[in-house]
Amino acid sequence: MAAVTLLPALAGAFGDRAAAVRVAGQVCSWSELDQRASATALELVGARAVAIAATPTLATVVAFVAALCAGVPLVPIPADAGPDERNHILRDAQATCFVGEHPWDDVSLPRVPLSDRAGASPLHTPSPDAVAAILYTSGTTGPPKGVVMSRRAIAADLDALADAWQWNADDVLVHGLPLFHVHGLVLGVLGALRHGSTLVHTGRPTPAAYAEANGSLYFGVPTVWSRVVADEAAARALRAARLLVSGSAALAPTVFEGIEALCGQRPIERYGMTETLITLSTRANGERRPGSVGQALRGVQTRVVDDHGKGLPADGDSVGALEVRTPTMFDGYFGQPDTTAATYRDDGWFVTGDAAVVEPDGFHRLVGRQSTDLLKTGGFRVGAGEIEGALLAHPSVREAAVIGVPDADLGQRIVAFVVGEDLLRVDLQGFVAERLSVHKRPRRVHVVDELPRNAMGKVQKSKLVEP
Ligand code: MLC
Ligand code: AMP
Repeated sequence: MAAVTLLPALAGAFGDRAAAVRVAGQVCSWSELDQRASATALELVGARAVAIAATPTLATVVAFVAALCAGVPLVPIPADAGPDERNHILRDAQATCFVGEHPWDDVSLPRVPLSDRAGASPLHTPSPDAVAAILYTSGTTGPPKGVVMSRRAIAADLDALADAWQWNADDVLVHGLPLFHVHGLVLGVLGALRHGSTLVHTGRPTPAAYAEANGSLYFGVPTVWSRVVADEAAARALRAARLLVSGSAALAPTVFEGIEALCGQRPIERYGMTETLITLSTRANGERRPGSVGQALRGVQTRVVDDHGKGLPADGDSVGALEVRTPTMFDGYFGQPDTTAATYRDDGWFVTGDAAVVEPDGFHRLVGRQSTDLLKTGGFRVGAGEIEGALLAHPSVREAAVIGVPDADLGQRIVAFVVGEDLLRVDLQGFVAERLSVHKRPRRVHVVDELPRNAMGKVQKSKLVEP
């Protein structure tokens, strides 16, 4: 019985439904998913952590649920991750096997195939404090860190979102987001299985696929919504939906207004981080305001502080550092207690790294990241340092600096400046994409004679301008 307390749909809480889960055209019922996952879970018990190649397939969903049934941390690996990123994640998370298929010849970990054995006996239900997943996410420097996420935090977040969005078992949830991040995996898969919604994963989040899917509840990052708005017929096909939800990056007010004009309703905006899960949102039965991510979810506390840590008033004007206290909080960066401790104030508030303003009615406006070295491109969080590291691995590159340039489609696009020998003849974009995920590849690489530096020798990124 799959993860009863976390995923009630798999324990029969909403009956059964023949096409409860559809991923890129493959369909199964909740009972079939439960059966396949439970059978596979028997093979996973005792594993330290299991890696899963997070292709957008039904098999990936079965593998996720199998790990949750077994009470073993699941570690999704982006299917397009190059060897550097993939090997870092596998080593760092101490994964002991892969469950399901993966496309990589050079991975030596044992592979546990998905099982079809009928009548697998139920496992015990893991404790709410058990680790559900370790999700890898970028910091400003170095390789990605593993965010350790308990079942308790996930359950608390999904329930708070159900409260805000009136998310329920009559919903048909549609999205096509990647299955290795909070948005697509935690909200987009576990959310449907917790609240009994039918799930339609479209494979890719294209406007045409969203238009065809006949959903009631749609998830997208702003890039997806801006592409929907640019496709008038697809946008109009979403008029029958109950809620259109945007998150993971800032939704431009023009796109917000485009959704309202073409889809006949204002989108819900919500804000979160891998570390905290979703903490702020507008509500199904409340006001939706362009440029605002709404109020704290049930159980979440927020504050905005100045450079000295002093609280700022909710006056719609004072910009400060956003900090949160929430039952949806992660359990730390895997194996990095000092880095984890550094993200908290002494009084226990988590420092998000985002700057915000709070209105007198508790609505929050996000006004940017405090560090320019953490980029958001197409809703993906990418650390400038990780890309600079990949560029510096090329023998001809002596110096590298990466920035995010405003982009109407992607929010920010990745641009690199490099110094070195004979670089005009080198495909550095391809070189990065061979090592890291494709979305970490710079859109442009500018070869320059030198990088602007201050008296201390630190690169002054604000002086880097595209020719
Ligand atoms: C990309 N391409 C390039 C390139 N970069 N080609 C040459 N040079 C480069 N530098 C290629 C791509 O491979 C693709 O090719 C094509 O160009 C278009 O790429 P794109 O513009 O990036 O678009 P697309 O691939 O369609 O991706 C857009 C997207 C994707 C929106 C679908 O960015 C996405 O899935 N974003 C979601 C991220 C997410 O889920 N974040 C949540 C984080 S959790 P081809 O051949 O493939 O078409 C979180 C918590 C929270 O944030 O709050 O939710
Ligand atoms: P990630 O860990 O990938 O979830 O990235 C978290 C970051 O995404 C946050 O710290 C914000 O900078 C950004 N973010 C998420 N949701 C929103 C939103 N609705 N508006 C603006 N920024 C957002």
